[in-house]
Amino acid sequence: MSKHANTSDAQALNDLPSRESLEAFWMPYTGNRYFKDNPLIVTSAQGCYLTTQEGNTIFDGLSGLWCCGMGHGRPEIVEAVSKGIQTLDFSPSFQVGNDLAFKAANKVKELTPDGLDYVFFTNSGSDAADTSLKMARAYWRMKGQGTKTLFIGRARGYHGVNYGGMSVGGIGANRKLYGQGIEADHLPHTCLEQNRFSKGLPEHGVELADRLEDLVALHDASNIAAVIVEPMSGSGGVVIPPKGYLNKLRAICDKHNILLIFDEVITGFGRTGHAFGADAFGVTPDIMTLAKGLTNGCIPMGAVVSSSEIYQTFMQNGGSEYNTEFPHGYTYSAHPVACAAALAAMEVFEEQKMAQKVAELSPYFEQQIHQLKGLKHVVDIRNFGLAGAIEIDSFGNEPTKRPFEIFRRCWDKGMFVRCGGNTIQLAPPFISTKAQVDELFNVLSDAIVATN
Ligand code: PXG
Repeated sequence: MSKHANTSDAQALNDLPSRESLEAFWMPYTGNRYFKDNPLIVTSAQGCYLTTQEGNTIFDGLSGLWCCGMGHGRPEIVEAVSKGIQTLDFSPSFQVGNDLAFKAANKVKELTPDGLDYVFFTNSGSDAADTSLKMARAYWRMKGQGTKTLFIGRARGYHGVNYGGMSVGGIGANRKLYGQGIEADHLPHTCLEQNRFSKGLPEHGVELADRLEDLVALHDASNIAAVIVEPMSGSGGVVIPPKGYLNKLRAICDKHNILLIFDEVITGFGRTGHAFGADAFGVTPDIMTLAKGLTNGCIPMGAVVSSSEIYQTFMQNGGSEYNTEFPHGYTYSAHPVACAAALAAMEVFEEQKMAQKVAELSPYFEQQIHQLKGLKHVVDIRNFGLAGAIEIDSFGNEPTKRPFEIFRRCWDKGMFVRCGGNTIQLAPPFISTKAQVDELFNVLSDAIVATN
């Protein structure tokens, strides 16, 4: 049953914002002109649902922006944040530490795979990506190999919006307006024609990891600092690694003494049915970046988790003991309220066995998403854990037009799905029921069919 209640209550309508009042906010990753003529405004959220200004309830089929997997308004996190802000609203983050920062770092260390032991806090996933790149370059310089500066990313990869992350990213639209980035080359993506409509890990494409050998031959390992990939990409259209692909990347990096960075901003904290993508795919990177699920989305926060080898290299080469070994950090690194949120979120994640919930629901999600095969416009379906994408045939030379229309149609029927490039992306909350998964696909398939 749809939770969508069209309550056109007179009071709510009176409160609707005027066109003029929407003007000042320059919205991120949004078509501002269309939005301001056709606004979608959320005023509260609880569990799996968002509530709009008009009083309609919308199922959150993307867990916010992949960040609120455990559901909105978790009381344990709300309480920790309320208490945290009353106790310590801010404390200097340089040369002074707050107690929650150490606790949060220990918890991240405990949850992440063995070998990833040192935690640097950032404000977001974008900051985490750029921090990881600076860490990698500085590491090689401290090892006396300062020529190792080039990064290898991947086509369709997304590592946030800062200059480093943009440069290693592989989504053309996010790069073309911004001029020179930092030195980076790219591996091909792994979305192959033969893998269309694969369930879970695709069979074909492991050999695409060998393209890293070609890039090493081209640039020489003495110039390459790190390879950065999302174990499974989200915003690039849910691109799932072919069987054996990440193991092969790991082996090639080891062979040539190149660091491997996993951007786990989306795959971290349960989305794959395992705690991290590294666990799901059985490959441990040298550096892992995190954000989103770290606080279940309620307070902005990211983290970079490094191997002991990297941290110890900085310590050994840091000069006098009082020197800053890594001249990098944000005013809000390890913000005490963010740490309170992260600690509470990680406790809920563990105690409520969130990764297991995902593992239990994902076979049903897989079965239902693949029921959309055969609908008009649907040219591919990809899924892993509680993440999925439906690739939509281009409308002439406008590949993003139909996904945008489908997103809007779904919203009108009480369902939030994400349109990204030529795909519809789904990442329902871990606490969703089978009935909610059914409703998601019922609304989505009607919206696809209704689109020209
Ligand atoms: N890395 C990855 C893998 C991401 O998915 C970032 C870095 C950047 O994080 P911040 O916190 O700086 O936004 C992300 C962010 C989408 C969507 O619809 C995904 C993201 C952001 C906005 C939209 O898929 N991911």
